[in-house]
Amino acid sequence: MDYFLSEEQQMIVDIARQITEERIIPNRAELDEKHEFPRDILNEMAQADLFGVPIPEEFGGFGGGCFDIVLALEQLGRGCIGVGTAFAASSLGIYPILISGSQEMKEKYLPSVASGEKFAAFGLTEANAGSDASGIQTTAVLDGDEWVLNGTKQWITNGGEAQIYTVVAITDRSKGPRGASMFVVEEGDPGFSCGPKEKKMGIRASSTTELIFKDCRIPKERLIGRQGTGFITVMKTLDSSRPGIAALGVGLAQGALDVAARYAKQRVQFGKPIMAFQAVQHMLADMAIGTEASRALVYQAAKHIDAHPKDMSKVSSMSKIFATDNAMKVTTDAVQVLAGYGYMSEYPTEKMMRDAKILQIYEGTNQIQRNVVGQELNKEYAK
Ligand code: COS
Repeated sequence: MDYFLSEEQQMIVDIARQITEERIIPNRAELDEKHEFPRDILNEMAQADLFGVPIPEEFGGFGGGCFDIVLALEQLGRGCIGVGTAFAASSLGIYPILISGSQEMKEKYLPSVASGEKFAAFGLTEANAGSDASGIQTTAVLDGDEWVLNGTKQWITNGGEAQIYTVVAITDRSKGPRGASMFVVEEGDPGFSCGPKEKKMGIRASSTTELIFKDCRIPKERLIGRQGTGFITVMKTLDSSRPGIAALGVGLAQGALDVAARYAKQRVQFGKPIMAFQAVQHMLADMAIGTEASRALVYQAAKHIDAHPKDMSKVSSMSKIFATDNAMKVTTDAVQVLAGYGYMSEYPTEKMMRDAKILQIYEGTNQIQRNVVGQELNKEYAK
């Protein structure tokens, strides 16, 4: 379908597609097998200015919005959502600075992320605070001119690979969610370290580690925005970034459909290509319908967010639920179309199916997203 992209938007698609075709697809199986961080590919994305897409021009970026980043992530997702996740997590890591940081903080951190010289990461989740994000235990206490952080973040994407970490910690436990604040922690800060890389079912090209703070001392200027606004910044950050996860789902589903449809054209059983059988055609038709519907919803949600940044929660969650549930279904069906071959790692579908699962879990489970949509409906229909 024609989505009538502008020249600049088409340029983002073309650049991301070229990197996907030439660098990601040929290397994705090896990156997955070796659990290898795709530093060279990310450097090429940096040279192509993709890291600057969501960053304003005054800080060295492209000045794009949610829709522009969605376009890039869809293309990367078609190749490998492990690579796409490493890229997306750097944007996620700088959203708190973009949303709530001071001018000085933006000048200090955004240009090096826009150029891809530095990667960023976002530290929220803890062992006992996943869906219940306000239940975090990590603390930050002001001691003279320094904040002292203690606690451990879990499953942090780009852990050990990023140089800039935006981290949420409790500064006043008596105030509940209003007692959380966000900070920038830099690689090499005293008392800060990352745990070993986790072993994962999928997205193995991306790095996932703990962030460990043991009397980690950072200058007091590293507080993002005002004290006590950390939870709201976290919520706005996730509202902004979830359409990007949805876009990875659109790309992944498209990639799986492409593999399944091409296979169905060349695989002969009972004397005919299996595409000739209605049972297979109907599966492919449903895969195509779900993926096009996801794309339309994700694009429209992203455009809505760019136009109405104060009204993003519901559409953001809707897009994530629909596109990532579709990606899980489509990748599972792609394995089914390829059947025995689909289950073997010789074909990309088994990796796609393994990868798809995380999309329904990270950046807020799809069950939590349904809660968000439900609560918004509850408010709307009270009017
Ligand atoms: N935008 C702005 N403010 C928001 C908000 C949003 N999307 N969602 C909540 N808030 C505000 C509320 O208005 C409330 O403010 P007040 O203190 O002024 O009343 C405050 O934040 C607390 O909100 P709430 O009571 O709804 O918080 P809960 O503890 O019930 O948590 C959910 C709400 C479940 C939505 C939240 O914890 C969540 O998003 N969890 C999933 C976390 C997640 O995505 N983890 C993945 C980690 S990144 S890989």
